Amino acid sequence: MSEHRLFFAFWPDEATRAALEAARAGLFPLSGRPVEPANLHVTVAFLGGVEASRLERLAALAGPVAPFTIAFDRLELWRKPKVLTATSSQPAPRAAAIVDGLWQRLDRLGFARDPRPFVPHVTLARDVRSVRPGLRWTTVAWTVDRVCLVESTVAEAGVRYLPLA
Ligand code: 3AM
Repeated sequence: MSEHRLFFAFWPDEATRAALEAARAGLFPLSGRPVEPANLHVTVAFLGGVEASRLERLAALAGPVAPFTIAFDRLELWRKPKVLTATSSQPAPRAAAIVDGLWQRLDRLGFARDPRPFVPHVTLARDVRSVRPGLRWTTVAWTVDRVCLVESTVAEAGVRYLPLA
């Protein structure tokens, strides 16, 4: 029985990825481990280990959405998971509606939603315990136009996220 570790995500286009990288470069040196540039994303729904036979049905839930923009305009250090994140000071009702709609369909497929409220964020670095005061973050405007199904794989070089659909 083969399992895939899966999640749904907003996946950046190359321009957005480059903007995230450039904004993050202004934060170095950081105390933690920067997320691989190719792995930067917004998690929409985490599924965990899923049997291969279910991939097709899940992939059918990914796809285009009417475009909207989230301005990632602030930095937050989340102390418990020790992650440095880019978040938005504005509510993101469109993103929340997508997450709710997706979970309604996932619920019917037997997946259980994380009870924590959805906060759109980009994890920039892990194992961060503190940040220098006065760190400046440049706002990244991210236009979302699709939801991707992503597989988390582990290779010698570390964790790698691969969009499947
Ligand atoms: O987007 P971020 O970095 O917040 O932390 C993991 C990452 O989130 C999260 O799924 C994203 C892609 O790996 N994740 C990992 N295990 C998880 C779990 N058991 C989890 N989220 C919820 N429950």
